[in-house]
Amino acid sequence: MTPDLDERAAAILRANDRGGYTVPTAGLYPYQWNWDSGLAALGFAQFDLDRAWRELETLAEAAWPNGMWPHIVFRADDPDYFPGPSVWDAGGEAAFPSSGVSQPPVAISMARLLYERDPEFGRPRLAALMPKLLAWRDWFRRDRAGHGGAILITHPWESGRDNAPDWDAALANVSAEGVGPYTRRDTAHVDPAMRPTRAEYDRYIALVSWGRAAGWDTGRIAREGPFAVADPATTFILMRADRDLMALAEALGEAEAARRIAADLDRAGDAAAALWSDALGAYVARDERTGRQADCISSAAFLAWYGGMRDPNREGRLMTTLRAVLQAAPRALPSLDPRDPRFDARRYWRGPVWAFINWMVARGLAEAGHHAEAARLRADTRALIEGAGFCEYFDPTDGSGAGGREFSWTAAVWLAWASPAHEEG
Ligand code: 9WN
Repeated sequence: MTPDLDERAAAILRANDRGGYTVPTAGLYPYQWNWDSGLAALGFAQFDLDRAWRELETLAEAAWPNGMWPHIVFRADDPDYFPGPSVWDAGGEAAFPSSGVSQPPVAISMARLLYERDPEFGRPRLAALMPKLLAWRDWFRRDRAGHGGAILITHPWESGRDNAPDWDAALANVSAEGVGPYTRRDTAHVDPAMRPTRAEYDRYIALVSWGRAAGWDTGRIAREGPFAVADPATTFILMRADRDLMALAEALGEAEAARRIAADLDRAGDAAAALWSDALGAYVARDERTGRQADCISSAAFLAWYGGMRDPNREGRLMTTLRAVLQAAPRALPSLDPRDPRFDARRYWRGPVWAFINWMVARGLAEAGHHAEAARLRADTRALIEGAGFCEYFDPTDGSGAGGREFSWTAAVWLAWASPAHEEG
């Protein structure tokens, strides 16, 4: 059965390939998305390293002159998705129209994985990408730096965890007045009960309008826009990206870049402190405008190990919290603590399990020596995919699949980690 799943996973990546870039899934998401592409590169690397590099290269082609890699690249207009290029009206000075926000920089860390699979093959590809990789991380540290150096998102879509309760309070402060009529396309593809609500979408669109009116000046949007929240996931993923990029800069002999990154990493503890909630025993989002912390335990908190956090007190408590969440979840890792009254087993980032988050969390756990918890995440991910297929996400209560099908990142994570073919690694 399993070799068959390996083949199916590779076939999904091939089928979602639009010629050098991969869509997350046909229909629901017909463009190139940023962190999805990073993960697609990881998947391709298992059987076609050249194609894996190509994925990062096509993503980088859309980078903005200010360094930002946008969260969606619009190479062609597709009526299947809303909001499309005309609504965003962004990326004018870049090679392609795009959205006007970014996404967590998973792709930077994937460059290191690709390089280390075959340094000789990867060296020229990496050298060519390096200026844009560095410019992107510099952009985060410049235009998205919040209190203590924690990394801000200026739109829920910038986090990639769109309707997480992490931003409920901050989003409630965004006015949806003046949002004209529009037609959602997502709910034509999947059950509305699995998607963000209308009230949330109105605010998502209001934030796009604000950014468009600000000419997509990304620094100004973070300073003055109606929504700016420090996100633990983006903060930890950038810390990881920085460590990986520092190693790559050293490999290429770029000593100045390595030093610049090291100086930022030295301050990582301040960012973590800004996000730590002693009451919850977890890292939580923090509203930059009000200074208030979110009141929920999301899977994002457990990316601390992936980000390299190793504070014995905090990470000790975080482990206690993780164990409680694992105990409460028939299938791990739920995107929200199942004991939270807002837990919703099938509604997007308010409960479901996401295979690629499991992979990142488990990587960090294993690196920190927490092998039992890492093994639990892997076994659960494997069972979910074996049981329901390569779905976008999964219901932690009954293991059923949800959202889009034949999904690129689920296929990639299967090939790179969840498949028994990798038992040794
Ligand atoms: C908005 C593509 C993307 C993922 C995000 C996920 C979802 C988009 C949407 O799909 O977001 O960016 O329209 O719902 O939340 O993480 O990158 O798979």
